[in-house]
Amino acid sequence: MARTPRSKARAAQPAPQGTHRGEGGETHQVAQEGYLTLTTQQGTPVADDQNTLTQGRRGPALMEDFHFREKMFHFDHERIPERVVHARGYGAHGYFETLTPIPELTKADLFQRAGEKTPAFVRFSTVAGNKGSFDLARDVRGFAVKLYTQEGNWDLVGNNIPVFFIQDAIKFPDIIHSVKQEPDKAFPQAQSAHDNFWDFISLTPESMHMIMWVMSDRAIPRSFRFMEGFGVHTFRLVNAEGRSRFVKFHWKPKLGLQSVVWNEAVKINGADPDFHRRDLWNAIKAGDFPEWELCLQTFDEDFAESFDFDILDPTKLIPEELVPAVAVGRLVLDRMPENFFAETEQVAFMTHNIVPGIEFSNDPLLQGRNFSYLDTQLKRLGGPNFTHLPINAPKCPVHHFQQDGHMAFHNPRGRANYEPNSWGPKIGGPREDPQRGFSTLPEPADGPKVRARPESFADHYSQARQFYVSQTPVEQRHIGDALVFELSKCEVPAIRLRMLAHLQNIDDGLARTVADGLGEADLPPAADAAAEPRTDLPPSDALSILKRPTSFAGRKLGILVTDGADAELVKALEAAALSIPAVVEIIAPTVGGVTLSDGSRLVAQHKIDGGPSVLFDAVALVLGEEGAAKLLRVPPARDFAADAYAHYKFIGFTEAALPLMQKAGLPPEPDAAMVPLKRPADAARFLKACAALRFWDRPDGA
Ligand code: HDD
Repeated sequence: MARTPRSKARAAQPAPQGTHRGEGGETHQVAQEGYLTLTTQQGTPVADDQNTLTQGRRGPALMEDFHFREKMFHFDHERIPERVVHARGYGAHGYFETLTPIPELTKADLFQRAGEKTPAFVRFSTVAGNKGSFDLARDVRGFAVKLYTQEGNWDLVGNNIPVFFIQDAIKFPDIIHSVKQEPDKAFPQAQSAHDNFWDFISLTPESMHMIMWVMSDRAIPRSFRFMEGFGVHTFRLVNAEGRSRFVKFHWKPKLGLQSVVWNEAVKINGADPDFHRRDLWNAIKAGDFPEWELCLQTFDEDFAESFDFDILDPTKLIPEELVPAVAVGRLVLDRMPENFFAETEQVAFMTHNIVPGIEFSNDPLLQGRNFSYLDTQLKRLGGPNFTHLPINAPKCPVHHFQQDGHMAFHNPRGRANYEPNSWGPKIGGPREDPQRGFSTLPEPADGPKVRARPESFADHYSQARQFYVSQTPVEQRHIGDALVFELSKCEVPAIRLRMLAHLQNIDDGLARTVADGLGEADLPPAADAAAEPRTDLPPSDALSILKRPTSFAGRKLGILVTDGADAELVKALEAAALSIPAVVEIIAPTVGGVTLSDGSRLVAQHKIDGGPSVLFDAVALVLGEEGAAKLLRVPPARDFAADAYAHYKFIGFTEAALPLMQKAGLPPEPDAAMVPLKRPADAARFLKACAALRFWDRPDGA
């Protein structure tokens, strides 16, 4: 008799519980202890989950097999539409802690009491790529925060860049269509380096400031943990007396900012497409909870009137040198979801989720978003009751008369489902509360109905230039390289020329560099500007990443070892990293590990080709004599050293590693970031040096 697949499968698996039929048709009773009984969705116990019900062993399947049909039906409906933007994301739970109460600024309940913790859920994302795309795309990162306050959910749906591509929400479908895969080809995936995107951008001067940010290192962050978040728009804070001030929200990472270099990003995407997810998961699981300060830039109407740009224009920022960003609280992420779908996929952020004490401004992008987010959740989550899902449900009391609909699982009891009613407090249901309730600031508005941009939105280049001149020379070089890379992927020369015309309104040197990189001898005339570009805006250090202090805390050291590697040195490196604290991972010729100089066994986390140096912030080559010789014949080992060098990383090395380094093309004379590890005591010195993160002075880096 032929063996059924089940009989093979069972040998390797724990015995399923329940009663099922053996090969000879006999009935076996298998171990039940410790297992729950498998059931259908209706709760009917399942006897056999391995075989479809058939008429005869080799006969047709039967329609009456309700278990098969239910299982397949549910599987067929497992997916929900992915988000039209920000499809690829990763979330975590945590809390917001108020450090400085600000009742004078806002009556928002969460800002009233020092030390109070408000539960939070945060989802980070890329924008353009599909759900299964890679993490290190050159792209904006979403930074969406849901705060479950005692007066309702407040969603601050921000990005890691403080400005946006467009000024009016009506252009959102266009910018997104242009950046996503081209509709006929269905590629490129998760990349802005194609004609459609740059065609749209080159025809949309208002995007130039954002383009400077997106071509900068901000768009290839090292980790979600090392990036800033911004609410982007100007909002309003309103206090108990009804006085209002404008506000911009900033999240500042405690571990500082860090990005990868482009050549590294390209390689990370191949080596570990889940690089950012894994980083967040590992950090939180290890108890190294990422943290951000919430900082507010607040200002009044007088400042708004006197500022060079319109505070309602989302393509502009307010330099922190003009209005400081003051910390009022901290956000800590300390728990990963238990189920990705239930939490991260189903979380529904909506810009219109605000609470008493926080209000919108008339920023036209924000106003348009307030329509789009509700609409999109209906499509994604399939009905109006998505607020009943645990991840979206407020954690404060909820009382209303909204009822029924798909999947309504909190249903009001009793007779009253309308108000006003005369049924009295017991059964009549909730009532309005003019004191506590959200009441909109009575901001006067007047004027004819028009479709027109305000004149005050017309300057598209001055802040783009301000961003560029605020960068260090290394960062400026990266912007130039990124533009050359992206525009080189455009097949239509006219698009490249239009971009060069815009760049001339931003910075002559940048325009020239990009033209050279594209092989364009002649620069086209500068683009017509709706408002004369200004060259007098002072550099703002807060706009640069590399002008900030650096640290190795929360970073990762990769130690490449072979048999015979110095055991004391490995231990010393691990101890020095732990004291920062930073993480260490071991890379070896096989994942089984190596035998160290003292005869002890060291297990590896990575086989050499699965743990390339792009996955680490610094590397140490701790090789033993014999093992080192073998590594010379392993190409990934050479890449390990060559890439670490080309990506400006700090490299610690033992003498036995010198031949490998030479073969990898590293200079024979070590530079200041190539640190000899002669004895265990050198470990601490090396880790201290690693705090600089990169050694940009290397002449021939990537
Ligand atoms: Fe948006 C998702 C951030 C402009 C329409 N947006 C979405 C997410 C983030 C942002 C972080 C992912 C939320 C999550 O993790 O679930 N979006 C922004 C920022 C913008 C912005 C910072 C400009 C300042 N967005 C914007 C405009 C529109 C949208 C102008 C439409 C008028 N955004 C959406 C959306 C999405 C979305 C279609 C897709 C999935 C979702 O909402 O939940 O409604």
